This record gives sequence, structure tokens and C-alpha cells, in this order.
Amino acid sequence: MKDAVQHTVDANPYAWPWNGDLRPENTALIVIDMQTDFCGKGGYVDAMGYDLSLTRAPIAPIGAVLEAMRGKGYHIFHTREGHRTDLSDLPANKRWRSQRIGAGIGDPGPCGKILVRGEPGWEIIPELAPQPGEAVIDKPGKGSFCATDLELILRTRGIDNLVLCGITTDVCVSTTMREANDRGFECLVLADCCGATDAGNHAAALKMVTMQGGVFGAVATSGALIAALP
Ligand code: C5J
Repeated sequence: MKDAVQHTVDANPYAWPWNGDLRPENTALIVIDMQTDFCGKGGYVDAMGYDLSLTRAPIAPIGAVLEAMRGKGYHIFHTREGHRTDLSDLPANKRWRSQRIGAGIGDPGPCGKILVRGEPGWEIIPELAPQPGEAVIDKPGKGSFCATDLELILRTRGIDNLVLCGITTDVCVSTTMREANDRGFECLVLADCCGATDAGNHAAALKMVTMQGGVFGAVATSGALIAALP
């Protein structure tokens, strides 16, 4: 019997996915936390005083990947970090740390209560708004698997390969990739489709993926992915 055709993305440190089985049916794009609170004026990251150009840099490349993967019928997921309006899922230490830096989660700001579900700052930015039928995962923490139904949906759909992008590289993208990798998912992170509040942390978070033969998966550019999509 003839072997099935293999498709891989030119990635570092190996051609991804490991087994060459890249198809719309078994592969999902997960766009992490592209919310005003992380990349918009008056949001959480802005309130902490970080450079918004770093977290806005991936907006256009993510848009291109969304267009390419939507067009080919890949599974699309979006995540949002945020807390219940009564803050019952906000650990006291998380709130305390955010207050120390002048951006208290749950406190009012120019975009409504910081990182609270339903507030303007918590919404996904209009440029990357989910389309009807795309799964949106609400998460109270940094990882997308903790206290969510993401894994159940991925397993139910028979998804093995995860393409990860969004913000921030070193926090929610990295945490999600680690959680996914430990659950056996094959992960690819798109370097130009991520951003962090610090350029050095962005570079370090990507480098970590590539150690030990690809300890969490592999890293590629959006161009390499788009060129390889069957
Ligand atoms: C952070 C995130 N940085 N989405 N959240 O607190 O990375």
C-alpha cells in the first residue's frame, strides 16, 4: 500500500508536525488572549506601563494566518483571560500582585474593570474577532487548559496538532504550550504571531521551545506555515 502523503512546516528544530500528518481535520489554530486588556490603549498591559507596540506587533500576521486557515477549513479557537464579575475565581494573590503594579485586576479603568468578563477591555480586539462557529475558551488563568473545556473539545474533534499564537509569548502562550505538550498534543508556535511585554522575554520563550530537540514542540514563522498548509 502506498504511504499517505506527508505535509510538514519548515520549523525549528524539526519539520513540524513530527509525523507529517498535517490536515485540516486534525489541526487547530489557537489564538490566545488577543484582548484589549493585553494590547489596547487603557487596558491592563497599558496600565502597567508596558510598550503596547510589542503586544500589537502580531495583530497583522495573526490576521493573515486566520484568513489562510479559515479558508482551508482548519479548526479555529480563541481564548480570553478574564474573571467572573463577582471575582470568585480570582485568587487573592493574583489580585494583590496586579494591584502592586498599579493595574489591579477587578478594579475600574478606562476600559472597564480590568480582566473582568463582559467588560470592554476583556473583549477580543475587533481586527481578530471570532467568526460564528469558532470556539471561544474563557479561562481564569494563564494556561488555556486549566479550568476550561478546551481539552474535551479538542479530543472530541480528534485534533492532534495545535498551532499557537497570541499574547503574551512568555506567559499565556508559553503556559498553554506546556500544558498541551504534557497532554500529548503536537505544538507549533508562530514566532511573528506572538508578542510579549518585553522583547528579551519573547525571544527567550521561543528559544526555550527549541531546546532538547524541541522540548515543547517547534517554532516557525507565519509565512512558513501558510506556505505549507495542505
Ligand atoms: C498575562 C497573558 N500576561 N495573556 N496574560 O498576564 O499572557
